[in-house]
Amino acid sequence: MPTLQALIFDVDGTLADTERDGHRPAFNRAFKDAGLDWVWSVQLYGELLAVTGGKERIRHYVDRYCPNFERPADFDAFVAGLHQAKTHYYTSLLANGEIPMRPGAVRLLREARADGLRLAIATTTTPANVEALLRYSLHADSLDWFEVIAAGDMVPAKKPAADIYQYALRELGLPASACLAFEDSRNGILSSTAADLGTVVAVNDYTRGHDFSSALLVVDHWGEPDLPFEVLRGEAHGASFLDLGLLRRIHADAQRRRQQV
Ligand code: XBP
Ligand code: MG
Repeated sequence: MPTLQALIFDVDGTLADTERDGHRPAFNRAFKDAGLDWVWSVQLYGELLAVTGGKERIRHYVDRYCPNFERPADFDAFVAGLHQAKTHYYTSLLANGEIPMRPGAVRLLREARADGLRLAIATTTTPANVEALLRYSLHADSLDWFEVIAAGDMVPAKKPAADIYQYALRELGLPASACLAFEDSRNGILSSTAADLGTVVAVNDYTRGHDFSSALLVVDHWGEPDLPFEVLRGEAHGASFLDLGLLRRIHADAQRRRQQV
């Protein structure tokens, strides 16, 4: 039975709660700078999150909510320009330390490194956003903690397609059975399970109601010794926070179930 060799992390919502108070205000700043009266409220943004990828989300918004918007001749360039401005504002928020890591994320990453587990990232956001989050919210040298940073447009199809996780597995040179994925959203778990990865989920305010029936464990955050998580689905074997012992048990249970199929 394959032992656990690598952990593959989603970024937005999983490593840090970035969407409501990070990406969303950055989009709004970029729209305002462009002279657009577009304002993505907390509620509207929750609906728009169904579309992954910032550029794809802007296009979806125009299609769905701005039927009378006069599109510039080169609409793709217009969208790319808005997204570039948004990324500038978002990385500035990160540089100001405004987006903390989620409870338990730093502890889990440090434990995994100390134990020799390989680390990777599989995210829809841009490499620039990943680098800024790791550098400013995790540790100045933490880019080196991850063997693979699979992000954004590196693959043809974004989540829920399996592409980004399949890319990470190829670069790791590992089978899905030797890894676990960490996600926060329905699009995310659809992507990781389509790549045949066992997946552990930490929900957030936007994704608490999503269907995570294929998850190995669903919690409200990764937990700390003094900040117990709430188990929303699955078996935590009495643990109150996610550590390597629990991950290895979850992984072994999943392997045994695979062999029984
Ligand atoms: C979440 C996404 C991203 C972010 C915005 O990515 O779908 O599009 O919402 O970032 P994940 P960009 O959960 O896979 O980390 O504007 O850079 O796309
Ligand atoms: Mg996510």
